[in-house]
Amino acid sequence: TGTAPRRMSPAGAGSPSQRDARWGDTSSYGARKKHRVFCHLPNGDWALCTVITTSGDESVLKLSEGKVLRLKTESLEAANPEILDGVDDLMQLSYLSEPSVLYNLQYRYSQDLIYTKAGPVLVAVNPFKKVPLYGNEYIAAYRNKTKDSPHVYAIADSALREMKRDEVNQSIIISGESGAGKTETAKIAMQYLASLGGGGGIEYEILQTNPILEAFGNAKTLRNDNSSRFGKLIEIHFSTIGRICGAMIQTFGERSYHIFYQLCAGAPASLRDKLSLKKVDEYKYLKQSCCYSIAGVDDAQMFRTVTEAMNIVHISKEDQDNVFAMVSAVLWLGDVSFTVIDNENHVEIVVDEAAEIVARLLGCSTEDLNLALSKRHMKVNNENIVQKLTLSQAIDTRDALAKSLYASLFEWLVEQINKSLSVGKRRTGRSISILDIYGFESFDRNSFEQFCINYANERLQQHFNRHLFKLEQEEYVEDGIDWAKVEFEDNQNCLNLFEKKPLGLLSLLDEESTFPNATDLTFANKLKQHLNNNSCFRGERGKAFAVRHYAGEVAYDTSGFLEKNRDLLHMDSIQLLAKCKSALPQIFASKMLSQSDNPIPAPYRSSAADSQKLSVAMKFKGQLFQLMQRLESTTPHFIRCIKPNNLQLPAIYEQGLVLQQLKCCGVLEVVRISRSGYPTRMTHQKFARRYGFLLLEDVASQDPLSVSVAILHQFNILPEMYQVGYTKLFFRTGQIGKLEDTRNRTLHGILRVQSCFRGHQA
Ligand code: AOV
Ligand code: MG
Repeated sequence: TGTAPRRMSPAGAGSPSQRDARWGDTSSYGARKKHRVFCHLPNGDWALCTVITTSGDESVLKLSEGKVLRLKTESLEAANPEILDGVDDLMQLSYLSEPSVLYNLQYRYSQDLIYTKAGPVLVAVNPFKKVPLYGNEYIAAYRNKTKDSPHVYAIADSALREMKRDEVNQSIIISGESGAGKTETAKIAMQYLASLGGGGGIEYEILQTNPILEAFGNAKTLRNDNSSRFGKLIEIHFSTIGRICGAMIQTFGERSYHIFYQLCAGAPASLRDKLSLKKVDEYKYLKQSCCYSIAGVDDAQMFRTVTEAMNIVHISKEDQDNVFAMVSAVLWLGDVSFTVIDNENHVEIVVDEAAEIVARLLGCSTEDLNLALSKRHMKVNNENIVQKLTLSQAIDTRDALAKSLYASLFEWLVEQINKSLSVGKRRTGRSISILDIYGFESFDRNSFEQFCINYANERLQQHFNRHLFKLEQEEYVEDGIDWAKVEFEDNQNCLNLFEKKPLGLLSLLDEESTFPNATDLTFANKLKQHLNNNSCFRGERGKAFAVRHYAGEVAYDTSGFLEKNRDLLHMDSIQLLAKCKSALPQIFASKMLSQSDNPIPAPYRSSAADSQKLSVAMKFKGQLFQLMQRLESTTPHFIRCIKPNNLQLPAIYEQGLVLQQLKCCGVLEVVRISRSGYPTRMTHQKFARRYGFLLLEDVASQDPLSVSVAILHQFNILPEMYQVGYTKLFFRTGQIGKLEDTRNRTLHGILRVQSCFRGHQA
């Protein structure tokens, strides 16, 4: 198609003038006397300073607090003129270098201006405190367009307008690392959309899904007290008159649980008795973390908020009780213990309080429970055999049952919410989807989870690049600019590394997962054997391999890959649930059984002999493809959330941390893409007004276009540095800075002459 990105040549290649255009020519231009430049401090941060003198290849610099430094001139980066401090769109910066971008965001952040545009992308820096930017007055101001500073409201508003104007579905794609503010941002966007209807009815119901999903799907982690353990897409549907008429939520991935703590802290006495609840610190599953409360959070109060929200989305009292019975069963399952019955370490469950309560809550006998947790039925050569489980196998089986019970419960809850919000016949086909998904992750040690997450981000990144490319192209074509001179990077290579069949990371992982004797090491070796000549892949020593992602290289440790990719839940556990008399376990079991012969296309189906279950990676890929398909048909709006510090504290801006996220979120990539094009644009009128007086000849009578061209000639702006469009001038990076400088010097000169003149007169 016409929008397919082309590969760009390596940065810095090409003619010297092109290099200047990309990076700004610091040595000959930036380091002049009195100029503002950025220098590297010993701690690695960039600091803004002023050049005092330059001699040889060294410069003497003054920092803002008065300190004087001597540094190599070539290590300096040009800074933007003061008039550009704190601009609300990074694209307005004449120099788009890393320090310029970092400085601009920091400048704004220190004034609680947490939102900044990077071209079409909204960057949101987490304030970790209440900022006075939200509420009805702000919503009204963005709706009436009396405010147009960057904001989530502005993004939600454009989505709404474009949906109506173009009759095309929209999406708001929010990404960023854990704790960066994605979920809060998603809620702020929902708040804006919901305010349309005046706050009653279905809008209110949609907002009330948040406390429920967060109770069952969020947990406290090291990085975020309220970390979402799942990705979600909420599709909000609109009627023909533009009112919300329903919504649908789709979730992805693993999940975990505030609700355990809330239930134990907030359940009324009758429910406590019915579910045999203990205190949180008495459950083995909850004891592992040793963390029973979160600063500033009242679990008991949250429990009431959640049950109230469940009422609002029409989950009946009876269903609510069933839900909490399952939560209690999961907690008690962790306390089910085993005794060894022979010298081969085979086990049976201990029939104690825990086993009895689990059996009662699920609606089965303790004997059924024992059977499912201590034995495994298998078919070998068409013969049914029963294998006794060892202690560690039994513990794994128990934990897998608890996990899948909880996962099924979460899925079921989302289904109920979707039924309640169902669009039904009111559907017009127009919608705005909000995606709150985990961002790119790169740790010291990266495992299967990061592998899946980063693969998903690689797909989203492609979506992002293609969209940006299209937008840029449209603007150039509209203004009659020679489009061929703009180049873009594509990440198709990396996606191929993951998806190619049969020799891609995912296929090889699935193949290896089905071999009984395979280990993480044989898997790693297989990757190295088949993928070593892919430029995005690098084999590392032992069980490790590295992938060159768009956001940087990540080394993965294959330990546990095979285990995590095979779905652990065994047929015996599913059959146990099918036998249970309580309402929910039966529903879960039939769902699990129907999923084993999933209607997902054959190529995604694993050929595992034991069960027809899809591997985790293939399920993930299937969900991702569905997601991408839905997003493809929408006009996307991107929000990139940035976490300025790891302490979850306000007013701390760590440059290194922010920089790394700007890279991972693709913000620097946007900046780079535009750097390879013509990022600075100015209408002929504005350009002629601003710089016309610098011309030697009198041009007052000429049209703006001729004036513009005359200015470009007089100041020897090289032809490859700009393009003249029908309505606008398009400049490569750094060019406006030079003109701005000349303008300032001339203005200063005029002022000096004027003041001299006045001095003489006095
Ligand atoms: P996440 O969704 O990106 O992490 P959250 O949206 O949960 O991150 O934000 C983390 C915390 O940052 C919140 O609990 C708030 O305290 C604070 N915060 C974020 N945005 C704002 C804002 N606009 N105003 C005030 N405080 C804010 V994770 O779900 O862990 O990836 O898996
Ligand atoms: Mg979240």
